[in-house]
Amino acid sequence: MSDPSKTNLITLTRHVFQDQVEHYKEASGDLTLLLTAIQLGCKFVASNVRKASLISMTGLANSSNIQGEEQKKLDVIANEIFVNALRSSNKVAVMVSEEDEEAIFVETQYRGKYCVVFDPLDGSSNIDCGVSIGTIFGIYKVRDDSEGEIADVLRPGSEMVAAGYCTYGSCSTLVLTTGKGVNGYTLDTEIGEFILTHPNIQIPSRGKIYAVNEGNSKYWDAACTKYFHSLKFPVEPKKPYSARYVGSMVADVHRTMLYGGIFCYPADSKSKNGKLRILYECFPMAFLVEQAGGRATTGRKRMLDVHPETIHSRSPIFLGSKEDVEDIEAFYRAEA
Ligand code: AHM
Ligand code: MG
Repeated sequence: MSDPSKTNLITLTRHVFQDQVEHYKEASGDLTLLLTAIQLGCKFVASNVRKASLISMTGLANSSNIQGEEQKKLDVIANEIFVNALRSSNKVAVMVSEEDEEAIFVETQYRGKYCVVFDPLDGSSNIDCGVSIGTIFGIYKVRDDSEGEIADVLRPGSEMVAAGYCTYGSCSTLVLTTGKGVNGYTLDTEIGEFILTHPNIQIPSRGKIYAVNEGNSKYWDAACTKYFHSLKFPVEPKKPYSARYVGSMVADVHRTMLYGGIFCYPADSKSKNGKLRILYECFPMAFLVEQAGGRATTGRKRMLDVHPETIHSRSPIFLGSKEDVEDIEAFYRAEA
């Protein structure tokens, strides 16, 4: 709850609008309005997540997504919430959702100049036990002279104009960049607004925590095997790193943003391109991490320079504190 003695709250909408006016003199306010639709989606999903077990929405729906994974009812609902909020914002031309095989092209009469790529409810294996899950989104502007086509989203992440995620855990925090740093806003459920709580997030240049699915060790390449070994058995006087792995990218990345360290989902002999999707998982997180002073790589290339071949393409990813990510890059260079 917001402090009742504070009557001049900085809401997300107010903050973004001020920022747009300051930095982009020609700003039309359209991005602010689009972000209002995204906030509505996040609030609506947060409310559904909180009520999920009460109103029996957990459990399997009778459908699976294109990756062949079982889809939970909450995934379906979260997807519908975002598609509806974005379509009716009149600011979107193209949508790409993890839950939809094809991109969605908004009807001409509702079409705007932005493209939104999103994972409406990431970390779905954690839903039934109440562990943090989240929404991830990235925003492109349609290219000049385009009415909105697939080429508007099959672009490097460096061309995104905004990206963010929202956590659904003990509280809901929306972390956002519009290319001028990173800010976090926590949902005050009583007044229904995201309030600025984490201004100008900066990732520590080195951390003490690594996050990876250690159960995949058997399948790792030599660079990963040697890197993670170096974290656990460092040369004195260095101390071993702590391991933390929620298995929800939003929760693991949020901790990395605030405490530092490294989050990894490598490629391995079982998953040749890694697991995480470039457009709506890797790019938004890489954009946020770089804007917070950190670094994000595939191991061999800057994450944001990757050119996705398809809307659901995957990539290995390592992101977090600058020096920690530089270490894994050095291990990959040594194995080249
Ligand atoms: P999802 O989109 O099906 O929820 O999968 C993505 C999730 C990420 O949140 C998380 O980082 C990763 O999958 C965990 O995968 P694993 O269980 O293989 O460690
Ligand atoms: Mg996902």
